[in-house]
Amino acid sequence: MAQLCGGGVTPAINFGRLCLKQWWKSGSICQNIYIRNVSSLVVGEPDGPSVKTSIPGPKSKQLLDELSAIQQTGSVQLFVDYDRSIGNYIADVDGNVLLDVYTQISSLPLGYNHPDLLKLLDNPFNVKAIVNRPALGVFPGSDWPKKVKNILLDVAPKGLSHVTTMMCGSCSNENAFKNIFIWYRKTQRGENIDFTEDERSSCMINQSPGSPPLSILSFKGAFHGRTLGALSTTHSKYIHKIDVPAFDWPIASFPEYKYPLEEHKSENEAEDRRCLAEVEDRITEYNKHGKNVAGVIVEPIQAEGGDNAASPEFFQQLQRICKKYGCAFFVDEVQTGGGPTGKMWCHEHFNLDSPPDIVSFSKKMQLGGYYMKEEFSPSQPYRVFNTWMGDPGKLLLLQGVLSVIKRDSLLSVVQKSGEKLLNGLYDLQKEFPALLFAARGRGTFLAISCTSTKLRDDLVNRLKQKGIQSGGCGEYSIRIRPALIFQTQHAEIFLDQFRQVLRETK
Ligand code: PSZ
Repeated sequence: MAQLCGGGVTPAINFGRLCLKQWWKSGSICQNIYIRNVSSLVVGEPDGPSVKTSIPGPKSKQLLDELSAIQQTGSVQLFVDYDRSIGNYIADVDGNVLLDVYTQISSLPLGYNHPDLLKLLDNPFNVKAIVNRPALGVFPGSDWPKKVKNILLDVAPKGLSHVTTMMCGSCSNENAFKNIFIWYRKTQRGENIDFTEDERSSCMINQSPGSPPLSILSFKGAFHGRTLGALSTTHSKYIHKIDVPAFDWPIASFPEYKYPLEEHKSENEAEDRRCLAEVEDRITEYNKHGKNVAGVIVEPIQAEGGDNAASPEFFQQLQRICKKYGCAFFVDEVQTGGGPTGKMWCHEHFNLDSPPDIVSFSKKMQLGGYYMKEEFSPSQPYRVFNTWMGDPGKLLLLQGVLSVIKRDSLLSVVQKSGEKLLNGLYDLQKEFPALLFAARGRGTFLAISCTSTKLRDDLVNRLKQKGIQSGGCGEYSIRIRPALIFQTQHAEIFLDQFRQVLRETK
């Protein structure tokens, strides 16, 4: 199987299913070494990035002018040539090709134009799934029950037997909150007791007891979406929230660890205790004021808020607190779910006593939604409902994604590339202590902090000019969110370019 790389020969090699058309030529690694582990998982990927113009280039700028006349475009970075983008590489309209470690805000599991996903549309049955978008809550297709079972439940977190499909991360969280409130009231009211007349009429004018003042506890620095309910649990940036009314719901501190973790064990354990005590205090306080805490929502790694991790013990204790106070334990895996941490679900790293009550997903899963325990499913229809309730076309894509994850052992790829990336980041922070610190994360879900926001923004921008599309998170961190097909050779390119940019930093 393994081949020697040498003599400038560039044959096409078949590694089982993988046809290596491109011969890896990076001087540093093409010296009589086995190249089996540097064959790309996606046929036709370039050897590396190539940058021809400054980014955004002239065509991107022209398109930006065009769009700015009709939309707010302050967040647009560049315009993409989706036809020419492939695997880990995003091509822009100016002919630049960038190694993408940001992947559409962490939502591309298999990179661009993965042949297995394109092939799905050769099947006319699948094309019809896209053309005929159903109102799934009313008119599901004949294949829907089996598809939900065989695709979505096949990868469900252990112990969660029910699933609701939705469109995006925000609407998944938003609707899961409703499931929690409905469940909480059912447990207060008693299983088979019907709504009172007072409840029925008061809810129509947003008053108690029909609209009860229940709450969801969330954490400082959290991001759970931008729709109105979800936004009340989002606390990452003021610009997301300002001018928009919010629920008065409890907020507790999320651990802020000192790095490197091995050197600050006892301080970080004390930090866990401080935050957990705050959670209990907030729950007690809100319960006392009649704003009972029905659920606690938490990200396994706070993503938008700055890639803040907490220990498995923190999550174990948090779940125990939820049990103690009768609150639902809701893990938001919208960004962490689908494999980037090296496991399908990040909370699998935590060795919890029992499954969470609810786990939401979107992004890499292509389809939004949430898994839950049966008791969270409302007894009456239409209580959690909307027109589309998800999209069979996206479930089809997920089916393709999951079969490639299995076939190509992508969770192992993530673990291997993640180890290489994180070790590389450790080296860089040692080499540039005045610029970088706190390399952290799981799998390829990684981040590193910069010594200022200005430096972070500058590094992300200059990385782009060197052919690396990365992104920021929190106040001063750079985040790395490659696709699951990101391999060790891609990690080397990223680390080489990052080192160059750091060397050129004054
Ligand atoms: O600025 C934004 O609106 C962004 S940038 C990244 C996200 C949102 N992430 C979305 C997200 C998430 O990371 C977690 C943990 N929970 C919920 C959401 C909301 O998902 P969407 O954006 O699909 O509504």
